[in-house]
Amino acid sequence: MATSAQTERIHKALDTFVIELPSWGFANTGTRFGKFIQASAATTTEEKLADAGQVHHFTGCCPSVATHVLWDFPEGLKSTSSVMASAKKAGVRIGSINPNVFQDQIYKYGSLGNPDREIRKTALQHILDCVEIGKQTGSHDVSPWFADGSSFPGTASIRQRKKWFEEGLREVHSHLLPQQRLLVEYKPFEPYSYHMDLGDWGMALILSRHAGPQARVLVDTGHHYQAQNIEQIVAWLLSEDMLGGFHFNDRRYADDDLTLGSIDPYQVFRIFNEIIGYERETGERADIAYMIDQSHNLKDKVEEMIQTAMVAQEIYSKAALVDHEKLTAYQMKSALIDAEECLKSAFATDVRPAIRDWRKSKGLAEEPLQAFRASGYTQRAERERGARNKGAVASYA
Ligand code: PSV
Ligand code: MN
Repeated sequence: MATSAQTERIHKALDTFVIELPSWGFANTGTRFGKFIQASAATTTEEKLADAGQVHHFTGCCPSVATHVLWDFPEGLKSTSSVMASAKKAGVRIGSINPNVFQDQIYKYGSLGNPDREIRKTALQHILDCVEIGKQTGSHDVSPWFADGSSFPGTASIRQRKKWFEEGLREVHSHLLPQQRLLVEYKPFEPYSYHMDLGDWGMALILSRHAGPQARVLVDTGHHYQAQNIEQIVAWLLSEDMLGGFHFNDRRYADDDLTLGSIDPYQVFRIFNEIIGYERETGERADIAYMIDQSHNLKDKVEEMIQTAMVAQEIYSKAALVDHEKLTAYQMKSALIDAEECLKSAFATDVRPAIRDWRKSKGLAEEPLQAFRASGYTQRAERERGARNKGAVASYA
């Protein structure tokens, strides 16, 4: 149980903690082997935003929704006002704008890294359209992920492709408004098996620096090799002022997109601890976009997002309890056990009663999941969307 001083600390932390929902987490998706369709899943952008609105309504910490332009803005720029109207109706706003330069057939050999100049141009134009959409929606971040790479040694010029990426991202950056950022995401493998053009945080960092001063690195927690020390990457990016945001999820084997903290909650805690420690040291809040990047075909989608938001609040609250002054003193003395215990005792604190209190003080349901279930939203959605979902084919697996 948290003491009253700890409870106060938790409440303060929760007052500013928000996490963005992914629109793609509400539609029927699956794996490359197949899909298990949920009758209540969203079938339109409006429904995705409505579902996201439910998550925010019950948790109070998910006010924005990341959108994927190809899937959510069927007519590109022309769809902006209707998407914004749907968001408003749902009680959320449009968050990061995600271009899609991986789904179309033309991208078989890459997008900005494609040897074909025309394809590079098409990819660039799509990302520029996304920058424009971001301007219209008032979004802070344009967040491209590049599936570019190759599967067999010798089949692609790694250095040449890097140059094309430098050129392309510089061009994108030159179109940003001062308040916009470009978040560059990396991934070590999948869909390609030999090399990915943006394979790790170092490559994303270098390309962000080439792009310009408003570019930052986006860390998707699922995009790392098994034993990688993600909090160290976070610490280094923080110290270089190059950490732009997160795509949170958990993984056991590869990019599994499992619920945050379902496999290794201590890792999420260690990541938050690096950020909170940095913020305490600098006395400034870091401009970091916390986003969820999960897509579930086993759990109920809205419930799963509520569960994720609750987990994020819980782990963030634990990290807010770390006594950094004490920790630093132990580190300076190399008091290993004391330092480690300092971290672990914050992680072991049961913060749930304090979070329930916080929810009560904000007029929110103390138990968001139960309150959502009791609302009957899923059953209504099943009735309204069931027929449309029967045999539905999702746009992305
Ligand atoms: C790719 O695996 C990724 O993490 C990128 O962020 C995409 O935008 C997202 O998943 C959804 O496909
Ligand atoms: Mn991602």
